[in-house]
Amino acid sequence: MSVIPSSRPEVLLLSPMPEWDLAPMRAAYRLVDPPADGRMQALSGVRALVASGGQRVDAALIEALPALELIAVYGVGYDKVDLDAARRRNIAVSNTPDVLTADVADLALALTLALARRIVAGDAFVRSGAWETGTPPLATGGISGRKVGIVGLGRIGEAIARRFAGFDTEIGYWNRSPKPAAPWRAFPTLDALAAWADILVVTVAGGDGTAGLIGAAVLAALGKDGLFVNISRGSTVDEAALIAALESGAIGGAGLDVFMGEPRIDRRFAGFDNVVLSPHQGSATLGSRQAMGALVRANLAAHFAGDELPSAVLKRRR
Ligand code: 8YV
Repeated sequence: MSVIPSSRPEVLLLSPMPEWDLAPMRAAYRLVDPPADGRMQALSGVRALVASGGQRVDAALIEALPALELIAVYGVGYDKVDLDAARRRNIAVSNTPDVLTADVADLALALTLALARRIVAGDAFVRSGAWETGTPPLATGGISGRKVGIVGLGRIGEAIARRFAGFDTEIGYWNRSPKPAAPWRAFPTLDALAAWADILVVTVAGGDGTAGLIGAAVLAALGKDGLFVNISRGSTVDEAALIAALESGAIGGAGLDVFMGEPRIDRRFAGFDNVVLSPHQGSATLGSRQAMGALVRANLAAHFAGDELPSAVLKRRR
């Protein structure tokens, strides 16, 4: 039986990672899993942890790990990491920006096209044999020539806007901070953007600052033919308002990759044929996940070597 030298830093894996990452990590670190009984006190030697984007790393967990030095997020969103608690403990935080942007943006377009052209409903129509005796319903419209509103013009929002530009669309956006260099139309309020847009795509970062950002008023402004797409976080949408808008026909449909309480979603979403559902697949391609894992490992290696982190969200005070 191989004896793991005690010099290897202990790294807690809060999220499963692919074998192509685990193999090199086992060689460099003493990997530990969360204790089945949830008692983190058993992990007093853990110096770093890996958590997926959107995974909660709260103050209680941070305080239960007295040796913790680095929180490496396997994803771009660190909205569930308590940065204040990490700062108080002088714990670094890293994430994996940029390497997943293209795939997340592609999925936003895929969800929008699938929704606008009723791809999923059409597939079911053919599979069921209904086509033999019936005509599939017309889609309200495609996306070419439509007005697309982007909620949040960060790296992913900009990548989505560039993709929509290829469909001869008009592009508008709302962003908390001005983006003077952006070549698209800025709207002063979310309601104004929603009232203008035919398609509204939410890309803002999750967290307390955007919780419930999309509520009944924004959805009503989008209107009965409006299409709603969310690839941000489930928390950015008032789901009760979204379900009510779908039930009443206040919006034309929704394409959703993220949900409150995922993977346990509100089952009412499954009852709408004008909703396309996706299991948080934005970064779920081989290329993005390999690049994300490599960046997580690069941050771990840099930390333990005493070097600058390649993608720091929060640096340690020297
Ligand atoms: C997850 C994400 O991290 O990047 C993010 O913030 O939400 C996703 O990429 C990914 O699903 C890994 O769990």
